[in-house]
Amino acid sequence: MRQKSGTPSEQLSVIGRRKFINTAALAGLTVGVAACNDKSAGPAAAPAASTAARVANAGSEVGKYEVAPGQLDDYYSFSSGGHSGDVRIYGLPSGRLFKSIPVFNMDCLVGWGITNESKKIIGTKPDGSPKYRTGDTHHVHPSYKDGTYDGKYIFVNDKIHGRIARIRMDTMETDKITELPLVQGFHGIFPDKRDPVDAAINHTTRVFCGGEFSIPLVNDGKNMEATKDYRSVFSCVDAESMEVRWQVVIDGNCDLVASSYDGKLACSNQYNTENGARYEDMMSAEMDSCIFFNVARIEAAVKAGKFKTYGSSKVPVVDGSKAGNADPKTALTCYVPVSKNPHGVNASPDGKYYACSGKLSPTATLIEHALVLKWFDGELKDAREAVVAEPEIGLGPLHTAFDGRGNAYTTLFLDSQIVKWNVEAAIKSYKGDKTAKPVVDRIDVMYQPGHGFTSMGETKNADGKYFLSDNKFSKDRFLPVGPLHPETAQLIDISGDKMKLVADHSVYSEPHDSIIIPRNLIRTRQVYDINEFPNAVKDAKECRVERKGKKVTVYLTSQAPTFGLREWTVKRGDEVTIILTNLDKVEDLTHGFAIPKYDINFIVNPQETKSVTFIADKPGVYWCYCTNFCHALHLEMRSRMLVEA
Ligand code: RUQ
Ligand code: CUA
Ligand code: CA
Repeated sequence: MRQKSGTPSEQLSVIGRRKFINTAALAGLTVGVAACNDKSAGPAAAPAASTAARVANAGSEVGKYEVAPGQLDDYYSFSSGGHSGDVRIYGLPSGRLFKSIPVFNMDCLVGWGITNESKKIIGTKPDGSPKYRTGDTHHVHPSYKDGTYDGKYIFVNDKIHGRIARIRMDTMETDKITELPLVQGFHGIFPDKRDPVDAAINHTTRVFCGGEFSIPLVNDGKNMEATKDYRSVFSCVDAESMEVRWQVVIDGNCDLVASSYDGKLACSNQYNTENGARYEDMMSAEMDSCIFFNVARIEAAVKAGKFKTYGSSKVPVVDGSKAGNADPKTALTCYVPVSKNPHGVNASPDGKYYACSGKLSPTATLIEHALVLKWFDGELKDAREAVVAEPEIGLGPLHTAFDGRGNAYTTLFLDSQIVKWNVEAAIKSYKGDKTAKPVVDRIDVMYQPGHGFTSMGETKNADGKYFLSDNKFSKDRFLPVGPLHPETAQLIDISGDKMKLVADHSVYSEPHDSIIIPRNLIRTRQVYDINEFPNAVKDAKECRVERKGKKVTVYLTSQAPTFGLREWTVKRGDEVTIILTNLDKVEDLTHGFAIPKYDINFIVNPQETKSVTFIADKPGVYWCYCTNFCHALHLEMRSRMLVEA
């Protein structure tokens, strides 16, 4: 604890609460909610008082951040949906929700998990149903070129089942999903920004994935109580093929992941370096660490055949343990000690630093990239020497974002605040300069922020305009809607010296991390090319029914306001595949296709083709109808499926 900030009385109350947290930490972070309650009277608060508090910060400038009818937002925000399994697209500053991209979830608007094309991406069980129906998206990160976004892909993790998905940014649709072997609880994800060796490759070719929960690497029900042998792995996935290139077995676990701007290092903060299998055992150590991966060395080791494989997985796995990497000059990994139970690691836009937060320590730990490289060269005595600052910033620090002007913004979960601290001042203070004051501003948020992120803050073009605080609790901020509250995304203008809260946006539970990208970096397509779909029915005249034994294929088109066939007949027990091409070319002219009682519902966008396969096991008349309002005669847009008994 090298420096204090705030008035003496603020310091006192902070210290008092810190003691409380230290002694109560084992009782769980629910203490955070209790700590929050002392700041706000909760739902029972007098409306007038809470209204005053609500608008205090925004002042009279709120209109400045409004997006008038017909006007477009300046930024896109891509947000993970959390345990809803999707990725969402919002506009900023308006906070308007534009789209939910189904990824790991089922989606009956789009037909995700229902159409053959989506099931192929999700993966199926032997009976043809989707392998998983649940997902938990946490972190969305786009591909890079020259240290900034290239508008090509977004990568997102599924924490539950250890999957990584890729979304094409031209159509904003998921196009690949890969399940990582040996992984349970896949939390942090980050694309690389360039190749560590080949200078010509200045774009994303790898995605790094941090495995969180330690498990028996061959997890077959034997030796389940040998918790000392549980391990976590860090994975590298090829950004194009989406195949797993290599994995590293480590000591402790991975939490979040960051990558360096020079392509040389990836890193992950580690809580539970104790490798505890029970809650109480996960926080006994005074320090945890941030683990760094030397990408070039790992790939050389894999090339040289210095790897193992586990179970049925063929992915090469190298040893990243402390014992196996004692000599820095050949080490694949470097464990930099940081304060207790960190959550989050973020790279600064200048490529120089990584900020790791304490969570159970009121500090952020700043690690210098060049010093970690020095450690790998054998020039540092101790990895801890790579730490260049550890400012005391407040209680429950989680994630840090940057403004590109030398300031860091850390979410304080327990304090319900965003703290702005100056990186250079923090470094000076750590060196002993008593005049250096790292903390430059604080702002209350409502309540309990998880992630916070800045516009372009994860690129070298951080623009320092907006910070969005994704808060886990909203209590009195919105009209009550029953026991499940919305969450609050609070927009903060960070362009001046003082942070200004300028909008509350409600969000459906529960976004974890997002990114904010100016609209000019995104180029979407509005109409598909019919030729991209090998099974397209290119003309309404091609509509027909083909039978091969019990397999029946119905070739169908949609063109407002009709389907290409008015009716078709199949027999009970047939395996029916319906292929539907939307022949409409007009932007925004989407049709839907639903079959009552057969549990089928999906859409086809202009010039798109999708298909579904099902067993016609219920005889009778079924009206297949257009679900998506497309025309004045939309209601008439239907066809009969006749299933003969
Ligand atoms: S996490 S609220 Cu999954 Cu990014 Cu920290
Ligand atoms: Cu086509 Cu409604
Ligand atoms: Ca919540």
